[in-house]
Amino acid sequence: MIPMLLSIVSNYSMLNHILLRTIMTKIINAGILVAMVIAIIAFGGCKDSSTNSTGYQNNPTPPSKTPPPNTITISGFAFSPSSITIVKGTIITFKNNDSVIHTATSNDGSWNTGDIGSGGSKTVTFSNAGVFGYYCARHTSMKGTITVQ
Ligand SMILES: [Cu+2]
Repeated sequence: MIPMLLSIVSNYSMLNHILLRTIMTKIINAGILVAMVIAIIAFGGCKDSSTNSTGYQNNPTPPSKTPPPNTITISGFAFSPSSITIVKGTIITFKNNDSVIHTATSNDGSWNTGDIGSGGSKTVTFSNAGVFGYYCARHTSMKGTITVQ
């Protein structure tokens, strides 16, 4: 009777042990799953950040908010930049941010945007090399230089 009881207790203990191990395994597996989810959120969720695991940049530079160098902005009765160097074939956009009409007129008369209204823009293609001084035909104190290489 006693050995049988011991056997039952032993079996119960063993069963309990297996049950405990199963529960522990499940808890550990759940823990691994949680860790993986955290890892995915932490690392996978920010793939757009500046560097990846190899150290190379994914997105080298954010989009620039300043105008590209082939745009000349007219603002406050001034051309900006007032002096610019470009290569042959560049299309320059003159953008008028003032509330009055302006022009960009070449000193030698070789090109002229004509009137550019407030908020408007005109383009000029520079096909020939040279240094072109220009001014605003409506406000002759407004001056600029375009160097075409
Ligand atoms: Cu003007």
